[in-house]
Amino acid sequence: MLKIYGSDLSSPSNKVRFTANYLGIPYEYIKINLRAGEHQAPEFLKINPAGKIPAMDDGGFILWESGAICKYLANKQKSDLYPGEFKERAIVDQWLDFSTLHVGMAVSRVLYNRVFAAMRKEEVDERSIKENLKFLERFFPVVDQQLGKNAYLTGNKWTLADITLLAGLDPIEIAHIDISSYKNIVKWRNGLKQKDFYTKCYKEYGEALKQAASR
Ligand SMILES: N[C@@H](CCC(=O)N[C@@H](CS)C(=O)NCC(=O)O)C(=O)O
Repeated sequence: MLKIYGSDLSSPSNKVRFTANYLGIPYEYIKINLRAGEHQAPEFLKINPAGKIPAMDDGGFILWESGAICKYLANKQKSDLYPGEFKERAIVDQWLDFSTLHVGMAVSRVLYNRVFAAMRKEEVDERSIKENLKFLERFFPVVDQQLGKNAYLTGNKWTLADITLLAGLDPIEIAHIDISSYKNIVKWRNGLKQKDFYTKCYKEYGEALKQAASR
């Protein structure tokens, strides 16, 4: 059976689980405790020498980097989540990369400084918070406008681009990032969060954080 190595607090890991859930691929979810340093253990470094989650093992075929894993799973199932036609695929790649490299990255920097730095008693980088909130003020209107044209990022069917953005936005409440003025994003997000592929992981990212903090 497919093995997915991840953590409930890791958006890239959750993106992989959302994808496997949607595709109906059964998997064993192996939780890696980052606080305990399990990602640096010699057994895990054999799977991903970069010591990062997520990673997967599909009958001995090992892969890491969440984007590569999601594409592999969708390709394996020949799913429209990652379309085969090259121009359709290019548009999915465009929104997928924008969601990962710009929106998701900015959210994760704000999350890190507003939540995890304090938990780990590390220095909070106020400049990074300010800079990334400014980036988000530029990026959210682009996404909102796009979602005003179609139900999903690339048309009337959701794809890996939507799953990527959804996972990237998961921490916004606990990172105190307000998206209420972006009505199309809010509607799109609320709709996807009701779907089985999402609720099979959890109802809210915040719940997972509370559980982790109480351990
Ligand atoms: N680009 C990678 C990012 C993976 C990543 O940064 N994972 C974090 C958890 S969200 C991690 O493993 N952190 C542990 C570390 O960097 O030591 C992906 O999409 O898979």
